[in-house]
Amino acid sequence: MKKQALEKVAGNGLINRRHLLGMGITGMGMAVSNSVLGADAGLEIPTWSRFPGPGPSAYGEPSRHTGLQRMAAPPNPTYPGGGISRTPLQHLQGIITPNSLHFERHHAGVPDIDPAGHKLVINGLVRQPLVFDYNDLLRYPMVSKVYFIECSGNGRSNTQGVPGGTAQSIHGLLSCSEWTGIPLSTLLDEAGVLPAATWIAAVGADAASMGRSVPMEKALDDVLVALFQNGEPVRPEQGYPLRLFVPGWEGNISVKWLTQIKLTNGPAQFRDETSKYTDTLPDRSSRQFTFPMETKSLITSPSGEMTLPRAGLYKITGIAWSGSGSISGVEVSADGGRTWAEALIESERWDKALARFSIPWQWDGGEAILQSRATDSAGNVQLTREAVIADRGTNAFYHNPGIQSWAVNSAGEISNIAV
Ligand SMILES: Nc1nc2c(c(=O)[nH]1)N[C@H]1C(S)=C(S)[C@@H](COP(=O)(O)O)O[C@H]1N2
Ligand SMILES: [Mo]
Repeated sequence: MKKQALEKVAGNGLINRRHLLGMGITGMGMAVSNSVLGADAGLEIPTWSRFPGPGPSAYGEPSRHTGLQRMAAPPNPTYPGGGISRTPLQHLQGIITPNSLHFERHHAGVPDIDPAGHKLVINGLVRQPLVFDYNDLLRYPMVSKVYFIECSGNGRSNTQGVPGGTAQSIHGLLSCSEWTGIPLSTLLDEAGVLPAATWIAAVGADAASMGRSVPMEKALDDVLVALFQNGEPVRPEQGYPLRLFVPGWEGNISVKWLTQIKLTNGPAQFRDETSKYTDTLPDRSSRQFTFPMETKSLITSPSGEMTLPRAGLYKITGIAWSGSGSISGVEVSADGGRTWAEALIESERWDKALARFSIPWQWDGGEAILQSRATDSAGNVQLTREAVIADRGTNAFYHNPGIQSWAVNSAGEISNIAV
């Protein structure tokens, strides 16, 4: 077998992305004797091939061997139904999050809504107030778009420099789905937007009555009233029977269990845009309406709490996203940011969706610091942790796009560190 020389493109073992093609089991430095089939090799027939299995089922489930789970924070008795669960980003591939593993953020739990009794009202500064039921909405033309959604509190421990954790525990308030729904502009046009209307106030039907204000320009641009998620009705956890979906903006503004849209001549100043979801600066003033999620990326493998079994060739892979456009490129460093190499973008480069990147890496068994840095189609480059802290301090709580650093020690153990 002819071995191709690996072209090093940055410090500490990063290899030209074109070598991803040659990374089969032999390239990975696996024990070749285990992987090469002898001419006379007979394959054992495993037990699962000897008997028929169970027949079809009404609603499928993942293999019991995968063990994928959301990670829920412990419940708080003073905050009934309030809580979060996080997506296992380090165990997923591609860019789509399975519905059962979509992250959750609820302020008063998941309401059990019968769509037959649910209404969506559009009122306020309109020519004609309207009320829709679920079946009315199903008759409208719909669009399908792949978009990420990220809670603006995601990655907070990274900004604060808390050591330890996994891709899931630090960055798992992030998911990406195909959302199908009615452009909000269609429904607003039907109600007739009066010239004085400059904002909308959206309210959910959960016990938190969570509300958020959206400027009219965005409301008429790419906002959806989403009814389907990856082809099936939006899950109860994601807002069944319908949610507002505001692409690229902080997750909180995508109001779930949507029941009212009131057109107004200014922001409503809801609790979740005054006391919460504002960014407190070191001088105690706060930024309000910091909507777009900034350009960000994350190496998902190898990542926190994984162990590299031996020195050799590895595939580094991860995800990148931006609330201001598509991902134009991702660079990877294995030496803590001294040198960088361009990764291969393996997914589509959709607007406000996750992108998947990979690059080969020759680990020599020594210490390394793995980082990734995304650039979006508007030219925004992902900020370092230092730059995030210089801009908003460490008490802002929301908006934490800083570069993630995974330290590799000589035993191959990987941990989250603040650089
Ligand atoms: N009505 C309502 N909408 C809501 C919330 C809520 O608690 N109630 N949580 C918000 C927050 S903070 C986020 S990050 C996203 C989370 O969406 P998901 O649970 O579908 O991931 O929904 C937002 N919309
Ligand atoms: Mo959130």
